[in-house]
Amino acid sequence: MISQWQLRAAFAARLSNMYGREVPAYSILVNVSRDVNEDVLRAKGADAERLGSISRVSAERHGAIRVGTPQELQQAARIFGAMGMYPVGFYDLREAASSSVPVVSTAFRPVTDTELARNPFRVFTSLLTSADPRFFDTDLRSRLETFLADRELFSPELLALADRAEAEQALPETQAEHFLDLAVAAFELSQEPVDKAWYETLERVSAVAADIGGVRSTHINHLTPRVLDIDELYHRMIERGIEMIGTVQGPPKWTGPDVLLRQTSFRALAEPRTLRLPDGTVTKGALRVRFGEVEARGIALTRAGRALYDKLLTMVDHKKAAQPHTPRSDLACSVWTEHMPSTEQELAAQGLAYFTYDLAPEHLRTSLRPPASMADLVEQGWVRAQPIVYEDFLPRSAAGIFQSNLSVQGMRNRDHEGSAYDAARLSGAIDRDVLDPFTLYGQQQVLSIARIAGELDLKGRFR
Ligand code: OOG
Ligand code: NI
Repeated sequence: MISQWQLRAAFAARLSNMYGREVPAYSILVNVSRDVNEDVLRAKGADAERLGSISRVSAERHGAIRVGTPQELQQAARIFGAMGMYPVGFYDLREAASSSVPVVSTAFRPVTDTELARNPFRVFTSLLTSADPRFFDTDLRSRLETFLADRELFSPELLALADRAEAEQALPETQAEHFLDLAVAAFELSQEPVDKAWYETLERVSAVAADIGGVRSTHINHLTPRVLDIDELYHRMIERGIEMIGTVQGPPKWTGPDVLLRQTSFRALAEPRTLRLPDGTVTKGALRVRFGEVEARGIALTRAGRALYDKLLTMVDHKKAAQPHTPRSDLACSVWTEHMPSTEQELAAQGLAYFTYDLAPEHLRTSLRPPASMADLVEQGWVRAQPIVYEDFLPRSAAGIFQSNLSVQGMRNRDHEGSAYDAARLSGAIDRDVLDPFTLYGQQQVLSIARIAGELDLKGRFR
């Protein structure tokens, strides 16, 4: 039998092969990431693996897909469910983006440490908000929904195999092979001609809407490797003549601990596609929607830590408005140096980031009796803190990545109120709870503290 994590690992690897064939620049990105990671490992030794073993980091990818309807999202959830991936987090990119990005998103990923360590593959999954009148008037909405209702992204056979894998938590080898073939093929770029007039109608509103609702299938939008030094990677890509977006999204380059997530991408490339003209003739054209992204991951922040992160973003915005000629990265670095704790210990002491704890070898202990607070246990060498890696995404960075790859702004009618899409509505559509990332990290931390309290017999008096 092939277990769910084996399906997940095989799926990630096969998608990566497929995407490398489809978008050769992705293979360059993967190679440069690998070179950078090897160099960082050589320079920093064990420290380089503080946020994940090199084998995990090298295999680590996230994908991004976009679907059109709640039904399609529900089907995608079953396919990811087959591979032990659950919906985590809710991102409203309509609000986070200044250009027209009419989607809300979640990410499907494994949720326990064991499963994450086996293979952390995650897929950022966006749903088109066709009911939002700021983007789609009544007529366009009904044409769009009719078009979407008429297509099939995932075959009944694929869905049946997915349901079986989820129910039995594994598939026999032959079925597993079949499931993987069908699942990978479902995300391949289709050769079917694109209806040019319809695509352009949607593109006037939003290039993202056209990519989702202008074609009869879905495709992987990008596949993102993880790198240990994203600034170095950025320079090496530019040296190779690859056009990158202007910035690295997320926290700035600074000397303190890596937190959350930093991302950048190479620009969406023109890919040959066949187009059908209104008179029925088919011609060759090109569409520019798929790009190559890369990311560096840091420590997961608590709600308080995240609030601080968001506050610093706003401070940087204000500084940038006042000093438009100073690079944003410089302003951000100085804001961070002033306001963000510069060590893991301070992040932990102020309750800003998540850690797990394990017992240190006896010879490191500097006191005879274990003290009853975690800070003292760590301080006196009884316990070692291990940062929990951020496994999720950032709405503003996601919007930044979307946006910097769009060549047209699109349109948004601000006279209308946006329609409500929230985590509860997504949960209802897919019939599974959209999980709260803070709760997941918090549970990991609490469990490890309870284990330590038990091992040191501190139950009851632990602070
Ligand atoms: C998703 C963009 C967001 C990320 O890593 O934040 C994203 C998309 O382009 O479909 O991938
Ligand atoms: Ni991405």
